[in-house]
Amino acid sequence: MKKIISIAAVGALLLTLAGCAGGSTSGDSASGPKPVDQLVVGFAQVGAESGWRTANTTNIQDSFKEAGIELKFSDAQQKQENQIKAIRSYIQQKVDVIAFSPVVETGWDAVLNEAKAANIPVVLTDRAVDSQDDSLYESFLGSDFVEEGKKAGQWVVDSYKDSTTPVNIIQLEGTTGAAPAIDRAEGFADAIGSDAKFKIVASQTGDFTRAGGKQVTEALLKSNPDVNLIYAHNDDMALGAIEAIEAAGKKPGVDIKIVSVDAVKDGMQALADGKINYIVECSPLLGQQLVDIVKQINDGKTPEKRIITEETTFDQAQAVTALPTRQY
Ligand code: GYE
Repeated sequence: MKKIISIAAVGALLLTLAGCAGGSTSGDSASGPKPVDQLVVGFAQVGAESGWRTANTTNIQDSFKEAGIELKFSDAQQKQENQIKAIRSYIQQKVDVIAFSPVVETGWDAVLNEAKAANIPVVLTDRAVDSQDDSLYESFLGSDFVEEGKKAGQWVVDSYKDSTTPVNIIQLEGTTGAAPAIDRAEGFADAIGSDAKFKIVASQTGDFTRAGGKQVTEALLKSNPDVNLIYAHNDDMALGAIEAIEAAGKKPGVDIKIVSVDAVKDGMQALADGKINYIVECSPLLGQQLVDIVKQINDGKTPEKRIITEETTFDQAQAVTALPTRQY
């Protein structure tokens, strides 16, 4: 009799434990959609390294505010370890969705597996991760950086099509290991690769910052006085390069041509002023689309795995026309 009672007691205990474990885990589809105003999203941002990033942060925060969804925000100051810590803390807080813009491409599998084990869906915004396992995230929303690099390179090819002399190019790279730095270099190299007159004489990282662009250009102009063109992976580094070129007594946009990526206001102003020659647009306005993805996930729908941002290009005359209504 005693034995039967204790077996029953153990059985009851197991049932209780199973009930707890199956309870209210985030993303548990059995519990159905939450009211939107009860959703909590954790967003792990790269940092505040550029005008693009500031515009991206503001747009994401505004979009979530407007949607009535709580957004927890963290700034990783361009350090992967800070971003991993932020994601772990969002997992602990049991947020409904984690979104992040990975500072570099590799090294995410462990923390993303932790999110998966906790049943918290992850959305990549802006930058990609390099992982074999694409079940670690629901959707990747952002630009096609290879295409951006190709557009920059194509402009170079077109602008120098009649030139028979070598075109010496300095490349200011974005953050080492970041998707936009890797892909913009690849697309550009691809576009200029078919003509041997285009020579990348130096290529160094300026970490996507104005100070970095200035410092690297200062040093590289000394070792490469015969440079014709600078390709900057973002506007901020191009703006730093302008300062370095002027300090060296040369005219940016004339003595040394500049092509960059982003089309943020300060970049567009320099383009309109003739100090930059061409800009490939990269839109930071990802907030509304991220809100839509979060709502889809909450509704139990499967968002598109890859959503590519639409973007254009600007020459100097187009910058003059576009500037007054530019949002960022
Ligand atoms: O081009 C640059 C920023 O990841 C697309 O990061 C983004 C890039 C952007 O620092 O300005």
